[in-house]
Amino acid sequence: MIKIALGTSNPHKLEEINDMLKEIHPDSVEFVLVEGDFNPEENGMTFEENSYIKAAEAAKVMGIPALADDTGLCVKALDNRPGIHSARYAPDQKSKIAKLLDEMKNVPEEEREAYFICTMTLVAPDGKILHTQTGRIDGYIDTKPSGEHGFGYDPLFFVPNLNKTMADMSMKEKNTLSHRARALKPMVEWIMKNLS
Ligand code: ITT
Repeated sequence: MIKIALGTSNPHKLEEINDMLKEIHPDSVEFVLVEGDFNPEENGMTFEENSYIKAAEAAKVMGIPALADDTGLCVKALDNRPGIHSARYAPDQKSKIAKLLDEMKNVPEEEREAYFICTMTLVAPDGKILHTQTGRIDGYIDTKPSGEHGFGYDPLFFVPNLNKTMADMSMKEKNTLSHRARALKPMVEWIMKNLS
């Protein structure tokens, strides 16, 4: 079993990643959270840079390889905002949803395309990048929030194939198609091939 630190302060990410791991490669990798406060300054200009900042900090603190993801919601009608500023778009998740709905209030149905992007970086304790993977899912910004599952912007992210928002999906369902799943699966393959 390979032990890898997870550079995140978001418990939902750990929960999703552990759930996906059970499906892909049970007993292959153990993800552990960084001990103590974890709040590195995400001052990068790209998803890659911010995921590196988080993973490098976790690897340094824990002294083992570390993985982090940086995720954003990119909305076509808003010139791909909030994008890398998705975490800072508004002070809390409720106001993020309200602000996004407000910014989108005059945008017609067919122009509400958006995508989630998730970039994962795996970093060695000396700060060297071992591997990166990106996953993406396309959908639409709904006109009202729906669903109790997931987290973040999930209640507004409508997935046309399944005819529901990401928060209407169970975690299992989200994990079959999400941006995070599409980055994690090849990342775990790489880890199994190169670190075990
Ligand atoms: P860490 O940086 O500590 O990992 P975070 O929640 O700030 O935690 P991100 O910077 O990657 O993580 O997230 C940017 C924003 O996007 C933030 O508001 C999240 O709640 C939201 N988000 C991340 N993953 C998401 C997902 O799978 N579904 C919906 N929203 C998500």
